[in-house]
Amino acid sequence: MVGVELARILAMTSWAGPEALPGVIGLDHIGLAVADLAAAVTLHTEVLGLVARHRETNTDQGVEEVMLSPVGAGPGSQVQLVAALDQHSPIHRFLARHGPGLHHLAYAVHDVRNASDVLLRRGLRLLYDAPRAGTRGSLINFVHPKDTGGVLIELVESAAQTQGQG
Ligand code: V0V
Ligand code: CO
Repeated sequence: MVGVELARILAMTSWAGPEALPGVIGLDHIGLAVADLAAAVTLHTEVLGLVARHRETNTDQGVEEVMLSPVGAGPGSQVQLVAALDQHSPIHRFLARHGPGLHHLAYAVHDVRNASDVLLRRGLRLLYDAPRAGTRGSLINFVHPKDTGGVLIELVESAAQTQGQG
């Protein structure tokens, strides 16, 4: 359909008029808040059969995380286990209020600054004025869950995309 194709092309450009879309290009990962990272990794590998691909401490976000995906899965089939580094971590607060479980949904976007600007103009609250460091050198921002039907949405621009833009 021409309209859909036009919207896709507009979303891929850095120009962002009032009707522009944020340029979502896929799912990146689903984030699970866990209290016991080692136990959660064992569940997802030894019981569910996923493969742990990456482990990282992100002090800016206050998390220790492990990224997993099934054998042979595409780039959007990732599960991110996130544990709190300390009591100041948003994960610590989440666990205290809700207990372990689904924490966020991460969309891959072409350009996180552009996506954030577009969503801001649509009246959604972005958590950061500028993108911050995410897993594997990515750039991330979040949309407040109160503006998205109760789901914390992460926007991820992968390091490969950032490098590709020069
Ligand atoms: C809080 N709320 C949530 C939520 N967290 N709703 C859905 N999903 C969540 N994850 C609700 C909560 O139930 C309250 O609703 C309301 O939002 C305010 O909650 P709060 O406990 O007062 O929480 P705040 O305002 O102190 O903080 C909430 C936000 C915070 C979302 C602003 O968690 C935050 O800054 N998150 C972004 C950073 C983050 O989460 N990093 C960890 C992932 P009621 O009860 O009032 O109705 S790091 C990551 O994914 C990385 C590194 C990566 O992928 O690369
Ligand atoms: Co995440």
